Amino acid sequence: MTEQPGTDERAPLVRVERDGVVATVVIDRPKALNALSPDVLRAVAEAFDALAAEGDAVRGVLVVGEGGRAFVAGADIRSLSTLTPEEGAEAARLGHRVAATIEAFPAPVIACVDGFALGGGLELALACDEIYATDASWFGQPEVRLGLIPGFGGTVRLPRAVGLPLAKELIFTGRRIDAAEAESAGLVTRRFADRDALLAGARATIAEVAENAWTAVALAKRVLVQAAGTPTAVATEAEVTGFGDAFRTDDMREGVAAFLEKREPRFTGR
Ligand code: DAK
Repeated sequence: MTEQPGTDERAPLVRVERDGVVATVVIDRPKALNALSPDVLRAVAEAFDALAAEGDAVRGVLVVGEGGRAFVAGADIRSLSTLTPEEGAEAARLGHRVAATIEAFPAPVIACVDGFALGGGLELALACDEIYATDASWFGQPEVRLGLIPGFGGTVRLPRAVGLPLAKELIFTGRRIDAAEAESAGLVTRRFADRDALLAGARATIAEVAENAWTAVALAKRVLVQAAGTPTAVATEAEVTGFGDAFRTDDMREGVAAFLEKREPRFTGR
């Protein structure tokens, strides 16, 4: 989890903090406003892979940026500047692998944005299940100002989040919107006065989710991710498969039995 010599500081770029069932993935490169170099992207993927290996011990993940100024200010422009077309495509593949890892993670992932979430930073946030933000946050896809286009899922996930017309406007202009506008556009689920309130709110959501059957939450996430943007017939078939899979779990038997027996369920995550 270190940068290559000569490209940046050699400190760890991503760290994981644990608080009971809540894990926090901290992107820790504040001098570059947490910009996503290939090493940062790889470190994010490794962090999620390690957390996924813990199964139901992790019931939710918060993704935050260190330093109080930015969640992530985009792909690392310095790293991008030297890429060949082939290396650019390879970098895009790495970005998509990170997004796919987050989407496959079997528990909710909340992007906790406090400051700039631009370009690849907004795309990273969009790969999470929800975006919570402080009032001091800004969102945008400024790639066209650099002669680029979003390369990490922005053309796919931003329209799903805010609708095609606003996504086009944001991508074509590169302009930023503040947290209030992002909330009214449906991009931000919840808005907070400051970072402490943001993190407390996100942890409270994970605690609420953790009261439910881990298996069912994981299945619901899988179906929601599969269904997003696919034709209705394909999406409903994904739901049919997921609904059927719920019947393979002890949690489903327990949840239904508890309801019928008028008691609280005791979920085991199996
Ligand atoms: N990359 C590298 N360094 C960055 C950076 C970035 N994206 N953003 C900021 N920094 C660095 C600055 O260079 C500066 O470093 P020093 O000069 O101190 O060494 C330091 O962070 C502080 O930044 P500023 O001095 O500029 O701070 P300000 O408060 O004045 O401005 C800002 C903050 C966020 C408005 C400004 O830094 C800014 O406009 N940053 C660039 C934002 C941007 O254009 N982001 C989009 C990048 S393009 C792909 C995946 C994704 C993408 C493409 C491909 N693949 C997987 C292939 C997406 C592309 C992008 O994200």
